[in-house]
Amino acid sequence: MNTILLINGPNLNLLGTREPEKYGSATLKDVEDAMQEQCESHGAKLLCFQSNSEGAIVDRIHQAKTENVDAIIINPGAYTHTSIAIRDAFLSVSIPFIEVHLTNIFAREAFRHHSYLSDIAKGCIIGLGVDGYRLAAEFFLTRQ
Ligand code: CA2
Repeated sequence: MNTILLINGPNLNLLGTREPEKYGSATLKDVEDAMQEQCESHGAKLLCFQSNSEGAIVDRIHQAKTENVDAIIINPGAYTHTSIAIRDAFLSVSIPFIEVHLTNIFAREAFRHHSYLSDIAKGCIIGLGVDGYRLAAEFFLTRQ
């Protein structure tokens, strides 16, 4: 495993600054720094990307193919439940990815119960807060 890309979708730039009771108190920078260290300790490179825009996330997934990214860890935020475009982008690049959600989407509103990505993901980590990102990286760094 040489290169992992971490993608965070809409509103996740606010992590640690609002609604800490729901999403925890770690910031996105805290998450990215910790994963950077984790990947470096395994001799791998981590690329980080956050966007509030669906098209920018699609473009970043396409770019990953040209960069020879080996694996993607994504929290697609609310696009999880709406985006056929992000699903199609993953299908077009065939890069293995893990879908991460901070909260247990099945314990929330019904509209969050469906994901356009889960059935094409390598796996999903849901409801474990920011630990989910670390566990996803651990999988790719040690088992893929
Ligand atoms: O549980 C998750 O990780 C979600 O992907 C979070 C999304 C939500 O739409 C999904 O259904 C589940 C919302 C992200 C909002 O992020 C914030 C972080 C801090 C403060 C406010 C929003």
